[in-house]
Amino acid sequence: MRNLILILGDQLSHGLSALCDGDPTRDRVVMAEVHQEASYTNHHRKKLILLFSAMRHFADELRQAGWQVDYQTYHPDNQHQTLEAVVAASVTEHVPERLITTECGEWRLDQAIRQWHQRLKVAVEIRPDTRFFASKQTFARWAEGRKQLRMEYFYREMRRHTGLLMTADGGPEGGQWNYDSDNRKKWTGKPPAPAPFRVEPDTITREVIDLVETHFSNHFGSSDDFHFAVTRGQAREALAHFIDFALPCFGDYQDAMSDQEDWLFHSVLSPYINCGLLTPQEVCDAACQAYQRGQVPLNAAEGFVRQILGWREFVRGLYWLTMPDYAQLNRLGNQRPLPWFYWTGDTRMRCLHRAIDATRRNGYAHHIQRLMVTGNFALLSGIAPADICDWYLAVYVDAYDWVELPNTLGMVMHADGGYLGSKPYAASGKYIQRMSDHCQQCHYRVADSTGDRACPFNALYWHFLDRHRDQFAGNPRMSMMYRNWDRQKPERRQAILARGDWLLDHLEQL
Ligand code: FAD
Ligand code: DLZ
Repeated sequence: MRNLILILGDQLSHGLSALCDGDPTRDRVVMAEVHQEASYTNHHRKKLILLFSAMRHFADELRQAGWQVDYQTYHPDNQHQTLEAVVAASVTEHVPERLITTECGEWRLDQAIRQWHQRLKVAVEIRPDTRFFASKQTFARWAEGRKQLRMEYFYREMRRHTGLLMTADGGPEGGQWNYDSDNRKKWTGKPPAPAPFRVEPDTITREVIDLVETHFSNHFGSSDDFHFAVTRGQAREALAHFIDFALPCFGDYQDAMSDQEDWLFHSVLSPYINCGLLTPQEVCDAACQAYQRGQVPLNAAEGFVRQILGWREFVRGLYWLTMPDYAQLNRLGNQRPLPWFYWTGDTRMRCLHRAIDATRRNGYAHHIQRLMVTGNFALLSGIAPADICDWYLAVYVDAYDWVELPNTLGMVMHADGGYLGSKPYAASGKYIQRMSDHCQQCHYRVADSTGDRACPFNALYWHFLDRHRDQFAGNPRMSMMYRNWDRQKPERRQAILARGDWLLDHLEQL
C-alpha cells in the first residue's frame, strides 16, 4: 500500500483535495465514527444521524468507485474512540508512505492533526480545502492592515474574483452590489411557502437512527421525522427544489419570521454545503443561472449569493485569521449563564418559544431567528459568550466551530468589540413585531415596556443601551438610538431600567 487517505465527517466531497490524485489500486481510505467527535458538544441528534448516515453512504460510493475503504461504525465499546487512535491503528497495520488529509474545518482538531507526524511517526500531508472560494491566505491578504473587517467590501472583491453576477464590463449585475434594502418584507401567508424538501430514510439511515437513539439519547433534539438528504444525489435534488420553489421569493422574505412556518423561503442547504455533499460554487452557479433564465429576480439571486460568497467565506476567513484568541473574547464582559429554556423552549415569550421549539424538532432555525430572536435575547441579557456559543454549536444540524463561532461571538454577541460587525444587532420587541406574527400569539404585550406583561425585549433593549453607553454612544450608527433614549422622561427611563433589572434577575421565569 502507498498512502492512507483520511476523510473526516464534513469532507464528503468526491472532489476533495485529499482524494484528487489518489490511486484506488494502491491507496486506502480511512473513515471513522468516533466518540470524541460525536461528543465534543451536545450535538443535535439529527446532526449525528445526518453525518453518520452521509458518511456511510459516501464510503459506499467510494467503494463503488473502486476504493478500498476502512470504515469504523460507531459503538461505545470500540477500541478506538478518537480519530487519532483509529489512524494510529491503521498506520501500524498498513505502514503507509504518507497519511494524506484535507485541512480540517476547526481549530481544535486541526491542531491535533498537525501533531500527528510526531505522535504517530508517519509523514502527514495536509492539503488545502479547495471547496471554499477564498483560501485562508487570500483572506489574510485582504484583511491585512484593516482595523475592522467589513463583509460588504470582501464580498465585492469576491464578486470581481469569481465573476458571479458581474456584467461583461466588470460592474455588478443591475448596477448595485447589494439589494438588501429590497429584502425586508413581512410575510403574511401569501405567496404560500413551499413544502420543505424531504427524503424518506433508507435502510442505512434507519440503522443510524436506531444507533443514535440507543447511544445518544441524552443529546439535544428530536430524531423524529428525519428527512434530510444523506447523499450527494439527494442533496442535488434539494438544491433543485430550492431553486424552483423557494428562491424566487427568497429575497423578498429573507428577514421574515412566521408563527406557523419553520422554513419559509430559505434554502436549508447549509447542512449539505458544510459536510461536503454540495459545493458552494455549484450552489451559487445554480442561483445565478436561474436569474439568467429569468426564473428568479435579481434581489433573490444576489441576496442568496451574498450569503454564501460573502458571509460564509468571510466568517471562515475571519475564524482562521483570529483563532484561537477569538474564542476567548468577551469585550462586553458578559457573565450571565444561559437560561435553561434555551434547551426546552419552555418560555412564554412566543418568538423564543417558536425558534427554540423549531430548533429542537428540526435542528434548524433560519438566520433571522438565530440572529434576532435567540441571538438578540442573549445579547440583551448579557449571556456569557462561551455558554451561548456552545448552545449554537450543539443545536443546529449545520453547526461547525468555524462558521458558528464568528456568527455567535462576533455577529450576535459583539464580543469581539466590533471587529466583524460595525454595530450590535440589538433590537426591541418592535423589530420582532414588524417582521413576524409572533406577537399576536404572545403572553407579553409588545406595545409595553413596563409592567408584568410588558415584552421583555423592550426593557432589556433599553437596559442594554444604557449599561453599555461607554462602548456604543460614540458609534454614529447608534447615535439615534441614544437620542431616543435620552429624550424619554427621567421617571420613564427609571421605570424601564427597574423592569430591566428585574428581568435580568428572573430570566429563568420568563
Ligand atoms: P439560507 O438563508 O438559505 O442562506 C443560504 C446559505 O448562505 C446558507 O445555506 C449558508 O451556507 C450561507 N449563509 C447564510 N448566512 C450565513 C452566515 N451568516 N454565515 C455563514 N454562512 C451563511 N451557519 C452555518 O452554516 N453553521 C452554523 O453553525 C451557523 N451558526 C450561526 C449562528 C448564529 C448565531 C447566526 C446568527 C448564524 C449562524 N449561521 C450558521 C448562519 C446562518 O444562520 C445559516 O447558515 C442559515 O440559517 C442556514 O440555513 P439555510 O441553509 O436555509 O440558509
Ligand atoms: C461533527 C462530526 C461528528 C459528530 N462526528 C464525526 C465522526 O464521528 N467522525 C468524523 O470524522 N467526523 C465527525 N464530525 C466532523 C468533525 O468533527 C469535523 O471534521 C470537524 O468538526 C471539523 O470541521
